Amino acid sequence: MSAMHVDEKLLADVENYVKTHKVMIFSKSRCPHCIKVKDLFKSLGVDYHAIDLDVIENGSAMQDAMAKKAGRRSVPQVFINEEHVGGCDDTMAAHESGKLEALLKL
Ligand SMILES: N[C@@H](CCC(=O)N[C@@H](CS)C(=O)NCC(=O)O)C(=O)O
Repeated sequence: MSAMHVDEKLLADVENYVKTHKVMIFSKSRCPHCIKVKDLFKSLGVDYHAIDLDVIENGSAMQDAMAKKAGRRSVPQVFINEEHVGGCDDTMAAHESGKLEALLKL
């Protein structure tokens, strides 16, 4: 990855979102993979907090900060109890394996 400048304030915001929400999803409103993970948590009856990076004012810069934290710039990026689960495919695989339910303590 190139040496991208990441806004320290936004990185602190990303860290804070991950710390303060049991299930945190960095997302975009029209991304089908994002809708799929949101639907999964809804079907499990699990509350989540999502930030749609395409609808907030500084979304692109926050996506850069998210990429620094997650190691990937694609959306969605899912965190549970501060643990990085990954994107949609990773979250679905964690659901299949039971890891997701273990992280959620369901
Ligand atoms: N395999 C990835 C696919 C995610 C993906 O393709 N996301 C698209 C949006 S639907 C993306 O991040 N595009 C770049 C961007 O929006 O900046 C996953 O499972 O999460």
